Amino acid sequence: MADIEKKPIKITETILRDAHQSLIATRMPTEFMLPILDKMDKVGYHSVECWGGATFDASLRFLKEDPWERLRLLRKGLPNTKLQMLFRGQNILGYRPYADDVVHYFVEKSIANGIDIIRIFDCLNDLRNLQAAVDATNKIKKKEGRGHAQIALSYTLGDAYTLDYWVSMAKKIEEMGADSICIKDMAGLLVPYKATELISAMKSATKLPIQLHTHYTSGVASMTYMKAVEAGVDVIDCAMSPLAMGTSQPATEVMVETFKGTPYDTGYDQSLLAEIADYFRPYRDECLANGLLNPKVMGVDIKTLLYQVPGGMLSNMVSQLKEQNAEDKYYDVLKEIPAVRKDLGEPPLVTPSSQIVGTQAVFNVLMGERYKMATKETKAVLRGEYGQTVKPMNQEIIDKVIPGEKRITCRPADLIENELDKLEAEMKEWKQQDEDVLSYALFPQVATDFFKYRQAQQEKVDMTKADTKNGAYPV
Ligand SMILES: [Mn+2]
Repeated sequence: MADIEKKPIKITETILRDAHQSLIATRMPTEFMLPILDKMDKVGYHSVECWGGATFDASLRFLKEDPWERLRLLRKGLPNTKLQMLFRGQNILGYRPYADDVVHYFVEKSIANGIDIIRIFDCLNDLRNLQAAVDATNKIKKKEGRGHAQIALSYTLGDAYTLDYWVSMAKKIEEMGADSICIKDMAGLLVPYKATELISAMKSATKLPIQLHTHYTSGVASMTYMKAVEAGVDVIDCAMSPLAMGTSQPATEVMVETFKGTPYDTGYDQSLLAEIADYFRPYRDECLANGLLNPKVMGVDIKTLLYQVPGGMLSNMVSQLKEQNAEDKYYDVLKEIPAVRKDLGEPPLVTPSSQIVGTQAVFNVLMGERYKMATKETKAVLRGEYGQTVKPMNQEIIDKVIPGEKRITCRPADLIENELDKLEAEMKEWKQQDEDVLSYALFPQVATDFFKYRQAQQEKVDMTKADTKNGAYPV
């Protein structure tokens, strides 16, 4: 390898976002993150991924934390490291398409509170759904010199997803004004030699840096990274070993060691990484002991190559079925997922399409008849409200679920009127900071419950008398 130019590979650390989202349903509290930030800040990571839809949702819903406050604390604790977030295009961090004014305001506030790199993706890879977020990021970058718009392509398999498809998408992304491209392989579907082909083809089609994000679910991820690095990928996403592998990412320390002494040497300090791992390891044990970390998501699940189910979706589905006492239907639902996906135009499976397809698959199995009940979201996908799919949708299912209804073909957000003022009016009694309207926009009920909780805390309500289950706090 002596003839290869030095090209240190860069790493995005995911332990504060995707790793705990994929393994422990996003339950890591801010309080636990803070003491280790100082060490993490010294590693020299390309970035630390720390914010996204599930972290935002789980903070408000389960941890009773303000996600904006978490972001500010992480910014303070990681002054020398770029902070990265995941952004669901026009769906922001939520589950429905929003008006452009909300998208712009969310981007502005994310950067103002500490985000550097915004990884923007669309669950259908409909690039029209990414333009508003990219424009918003570029606008702030121009004004303040901070902000990096990365467009992520949701990687998936299927007839439509040829090498030509990915190459043409890379070219379009460059034209859209993005700063970098991510290949976002939610389910660990990209196998090593396909990574060589994919990265080589994309590198020759674009000058933008390319980052690869994958999951260990199918067991090939670190080999895939190795081939991708050799093919010229610029950044890889890894998680510190205590929350690595399984449905999470390859382990940071392993990848660092793999490339040591090669032209791709990261230069990271292994003893520093070991200290960071020491901090997280007892937490892993604790999560195993209390059942938050289910051994089911930690092994190699080769069936993921068939069902294409991303890690976060798997751990959510396990707990969903558990709640319904229907854990025995796990494999039936896994089988129904690709069938629903085909009906809906073969989209990638990533939030929210993964939830939409997953929930519909659960209904189809538990109801005993396919589409006997269709969710609001399934109907919206069939109407075209989420955008265009690469393949046509199943006409029979369209006729069964939304008979005679009008379908749309334009950029969905063109039909959504600006809604910030309306949202502000709805939540004004709870507003304590500008960002609150955005929390409310994404999760109206959950955010309102949180606002009530926050107020009760501030007024020092006796929490032993509060009915936390029903969200009632005596004031
Ligand atoms: Mn992921």
